[in-house]
Amino acid sequence: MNSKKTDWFCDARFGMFIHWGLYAIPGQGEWYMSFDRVNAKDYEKYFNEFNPQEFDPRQWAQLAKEAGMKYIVLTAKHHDGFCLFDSKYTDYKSTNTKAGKDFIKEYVEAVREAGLKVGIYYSLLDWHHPDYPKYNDMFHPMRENEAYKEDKYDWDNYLNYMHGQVEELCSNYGKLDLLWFDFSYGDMKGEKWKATELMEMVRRLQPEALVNDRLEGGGSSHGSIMEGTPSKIAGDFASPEQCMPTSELCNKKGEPVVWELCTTINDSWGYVPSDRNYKSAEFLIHKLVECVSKSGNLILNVGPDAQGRIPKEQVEALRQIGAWMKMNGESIYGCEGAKLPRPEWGRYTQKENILYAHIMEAPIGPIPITGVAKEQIESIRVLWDGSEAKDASLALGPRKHPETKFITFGNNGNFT
Ligand code: JFZ
Repeated sequence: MNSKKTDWFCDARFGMFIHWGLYAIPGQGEWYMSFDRVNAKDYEKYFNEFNPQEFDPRQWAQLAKEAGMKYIVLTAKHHDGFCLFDSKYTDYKSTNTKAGKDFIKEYVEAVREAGLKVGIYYSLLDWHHPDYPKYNDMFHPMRENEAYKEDKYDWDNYLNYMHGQVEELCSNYGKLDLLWFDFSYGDMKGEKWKATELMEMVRRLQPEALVNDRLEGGGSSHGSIMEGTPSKIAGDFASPEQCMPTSELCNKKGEPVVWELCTTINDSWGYVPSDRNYKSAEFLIHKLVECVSKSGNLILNVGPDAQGRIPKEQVEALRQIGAWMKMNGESIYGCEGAKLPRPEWGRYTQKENILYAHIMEAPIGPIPITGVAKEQIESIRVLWDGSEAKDASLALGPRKHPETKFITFGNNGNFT
């Protein structure tokens, strides 16, 4: 078997996204500055206030582990431009706040120590940098403010800044497993970012690190990773956002594309205490299974508060997912979609000659193992206790209402 640099990522299947920065203080999400048209000077009041007392990346990493997640990605700089790391290119960084800490340094150390893969998110947009265009930029907080209409920007200066910071992140924090750039839009994409140069630097400094597809794409669009011949800046995986692919993602040649769906537990990335619209743990488990049944990953987000605490509802959801993963993780890690039509009662995932049947909507009566000939089945077992089942219906046992249950199948791995 040829080993690929994406192997660990595809085996992992489940990761933690962390959106954390100054925006945790107003608690209205990481787009607050843009939504409320807050100018950079006014927003700096949060910089003066920022002083997290409960920041404990070991606890974050422990929670991710408990949830069965295998990697973490933290926002080193989001669109607001505030840096959680010590950058020589700016004063707008956490080491200059009351906290006086390089949070990225402590984070990468804690994540590695926990045995998890470590990823860094870096925003291409920057609403604080003086050379990032304001007026008429579709997302900038000052996009409609006439006062900025005649401003001149030294774009190359911004690019040097941005490239310089990426270089720092790739040089000062040891081996990174993943870099998550965010995002391209309108004509702000590809070479506008000097993306080829940027990517060459990343590949040189962090040859093993995976890079997402957003130097060209932006959540709903994927750039050339979806072409048969991806460009040099296409990245290593597609990053659909808050939108589940309808099937396994393939490029125009029909070859599978590595992908990772990013989503939130409530409706927000950054800390928003008023957002009570929480997804249930059961729902999230189903979505994780769905990703794997389509040969993709799920990166699930938490938004710590200004003190650094992950909201208790999010902790609770992750713990419940973790309890399920403890019993059923085998049907997730290293698995991919089965080349079988989706069964009515749930989803299939597969690892070599084992087919995992995730029963999400129990039928009345026996469970039809659709797509598989009876003669091919070697044994049917309940995943969490290994007990044998004569047929799939027996494995279910009595039930009150639909639950997620799992049956494994041993056969030659070829169900067609
Ligand atoms: C981006 C960020 O803007 C957001 O704050 C969060 O970090 C998320 C993970 O990534 O969200 C996007 C990016 C692109 C689009 C929409 C949301 N888009 O192109 O429609």
